Amino acid sequence: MPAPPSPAVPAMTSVVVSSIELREVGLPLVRPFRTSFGEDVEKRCVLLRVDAGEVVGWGECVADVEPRYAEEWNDGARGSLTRFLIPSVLAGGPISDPAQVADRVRWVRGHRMAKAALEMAVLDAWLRASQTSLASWVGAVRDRVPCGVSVGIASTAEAMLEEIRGYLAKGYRRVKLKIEPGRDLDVVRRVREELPDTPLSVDANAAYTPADAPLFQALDELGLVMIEQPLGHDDLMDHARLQARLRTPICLDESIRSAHDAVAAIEMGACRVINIKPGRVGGLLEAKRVHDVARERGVPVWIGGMLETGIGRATNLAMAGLPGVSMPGDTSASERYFREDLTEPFELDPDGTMAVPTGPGIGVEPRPERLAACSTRIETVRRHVP
Ligand code: SMG
Ligand code: MG
Repeated sequence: MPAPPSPAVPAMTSVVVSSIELREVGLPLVRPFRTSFGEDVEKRCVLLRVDAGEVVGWGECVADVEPRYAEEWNDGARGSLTRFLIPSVLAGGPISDPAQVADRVRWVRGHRMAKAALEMAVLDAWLRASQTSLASWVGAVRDRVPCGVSVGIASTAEAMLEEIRGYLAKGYRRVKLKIEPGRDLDVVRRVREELPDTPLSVDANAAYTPADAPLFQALDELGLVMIEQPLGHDDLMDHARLQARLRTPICLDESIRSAHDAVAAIEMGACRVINIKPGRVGGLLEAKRVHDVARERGVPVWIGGMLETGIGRATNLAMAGLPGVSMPGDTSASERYFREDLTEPFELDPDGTMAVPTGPGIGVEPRPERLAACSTRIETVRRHVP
């Protein structure tokens, strides 16, 4: 396994986690977000707050209300966190190295999104204790990152175009169109006609089968930057066969759950681009390893999005500063999602970039009144003091 980041953190930094609070938060989306697997009108997720002496750390779980994008879901994540993951981390004593979080929960199979949220919250506390930013610790080399935007399926191509024009006017550098069977080629063709020079990609969220190869061959003519996750969420072989027939790079999202998967996918020719989401691969350290193995093999990566609140958005921006991230990601400004974010809003510059947070840890906190107004369920797991 490649070594974890070599951090610029004093070797002696160690934190003792006394309690971890889980809260479910709900924030209305400014517009419904429709994909091939469903529609969200609200962002609802589990946030973790780690208390460790003088410092507090925050983490956001990217699971959703229902297990559609992946196997995990909010109530399941709360169950695995309270029953297994948090007790395992608390029982292990002080944290002197963030890699200890993944080590202590390795015995639990799967539950990657829940594990990632826990690692993020503990890492945030640990970094704050040492006054180090996540971006510098993980090895980010940029202080601003180019941003793209993901556009949900709409009932007509004209509606999608109107939304896209609004985003382009704000400066976004790449537009990703969600597609599903029946709302694909015609819509993408129409958008391409209207916007011949805009970097465009499509994301099918695993909605197609190998029998749909002719559709992808037709999309192959439209000069797309990539086609994201056209086939099965757990497949590599069919993607390799499809990629061999296309000039457009296939980008894998759902199918990549670890650095090991990334190596397999690259070596099989199942993709030529990887979308990295820390939640999908079980944490930020594993996400860094996905970045590293892709970079060693010359495969471009970018940082995906899960409609995160400002907490998860801050993490994604830090990761987007890594040297192998060579394409605009799905991390958009707060106003693209929420009228009011949980944190101070993230804003897009007119040149289509956003600043990587520079403060200690993830660099942002929830605003207390906003957090209180959005929270629906709160529970706390405390360290057992013998
Ligand atoms: O954060 O802007 C965002 C969403 C980006 O399209 C996006 N995410 O498959 O890449 C993807 C989807 C998964 C989330 S759908 C709720
Ligand atoms: Mg995707």
